[in-house]
Amino acid sequence: MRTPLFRRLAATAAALGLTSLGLLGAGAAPAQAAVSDCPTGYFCAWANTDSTGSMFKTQSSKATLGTWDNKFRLIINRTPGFACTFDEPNYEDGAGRYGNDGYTTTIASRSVSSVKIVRTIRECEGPAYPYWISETSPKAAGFGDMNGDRRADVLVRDLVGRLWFLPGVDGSGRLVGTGGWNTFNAMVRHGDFSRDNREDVIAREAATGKLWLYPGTGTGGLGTRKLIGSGGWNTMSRIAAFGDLTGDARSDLLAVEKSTGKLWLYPGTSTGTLGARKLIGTGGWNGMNALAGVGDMNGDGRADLYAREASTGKLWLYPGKAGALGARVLVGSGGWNGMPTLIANGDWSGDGRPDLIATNAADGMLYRYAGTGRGGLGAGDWLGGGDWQDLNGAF
Ligand SMILES: [Ca+2]
Ligand SMILES: [Ca+2]
Ligand SMILES: [Ca+2]
Ligand SMILES: [Ca+2]
Repeated sequence: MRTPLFRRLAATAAALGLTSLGLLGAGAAPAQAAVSDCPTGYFCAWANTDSTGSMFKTQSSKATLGTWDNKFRLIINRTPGFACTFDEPNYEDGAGRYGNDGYTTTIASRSVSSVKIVRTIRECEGPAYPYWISETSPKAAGFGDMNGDRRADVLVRDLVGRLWFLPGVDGSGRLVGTGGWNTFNAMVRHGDFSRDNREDVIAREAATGKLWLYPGTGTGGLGTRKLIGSGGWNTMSRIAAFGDLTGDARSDLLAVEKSTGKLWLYPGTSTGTLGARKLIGTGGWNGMNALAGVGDMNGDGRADLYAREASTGKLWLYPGKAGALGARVLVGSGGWNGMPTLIANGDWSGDGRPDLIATNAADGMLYRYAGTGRGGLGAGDWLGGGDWQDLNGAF
């Protein structure tokens, strides 16, 4: 049974002949509880389906339930996130996941023995962040490595706007953004923009079209942001941090103009800002639904671009030339639209050549594709247990 909280209150009030919801329970036996007694911010439970008698409530996870063990009959989640019930103590044998939707739920089996209170649904079963590992590369890639340990790392945004740093060691993760990251509709990184040899993040604010630089601290975290684009960036359908295309060893940014399909190069400057843009693609770039600044894939010493063609699912290599992109070369003949997120974070395989990673929409698996050093990719191998789902971006 799922009954909306407030509809339930109204029905109860009507049954009691009360005119004010505030009087609910006033005429009933002592220690009467009601759904309305569950305070905002709490998960509550009763031992019967009419929410009378004593009420269990908690704001935090409970590995055991004491006298409430196997007693829950009716529950409601009024915490900001999810309540997860388990049929065994210590969060074993997961049973239910409940959002804060104002609904009560009947537990027919009376089998709940532990409750987890979490922010995102992922955390009912595991960490907020997905599984990621990488090998130590023999040389620094110059990008894809926020903490400078020559391991390709990943930044992941969860559904409530927190940012997690995944160093590539033992599948671990660390919180580096406590919230607010859902205000961005594009987040990219590729090397150092702020001129301190630490990799940075560039993010576009959806509401304002502003472009922000978050300087990397060199440990996976981010420092105080700096405005590098005062507005107008929402006119771009896509942005990609690229690496150095202009040949001055400074990281540059690429952007596709929504109205024209033109590809623009925004050169990084000595002060960590972006210089006057230069046209490097005269049109058609709106036909690409992913751009990835993959680094030097073909081994000629210049950074290259991967682009996915929306209409065909093909993956193309656009080799970097001096301040421009050369004739494209086919890398993947199709199927790449099934991989919603392409992540270019350097050399994860530990052979010194940049690689690619991609998440699969169908099964939530993460696939790793080793760069061949000649522009292409080897066969993909999957990593982890399909837990690259219920996230809001990875880069
Ligand atoms: Ca690293
Ligand atoms: Ca440059
Ligand atoms: Ca190249
Ligand atoms: Ca590699």
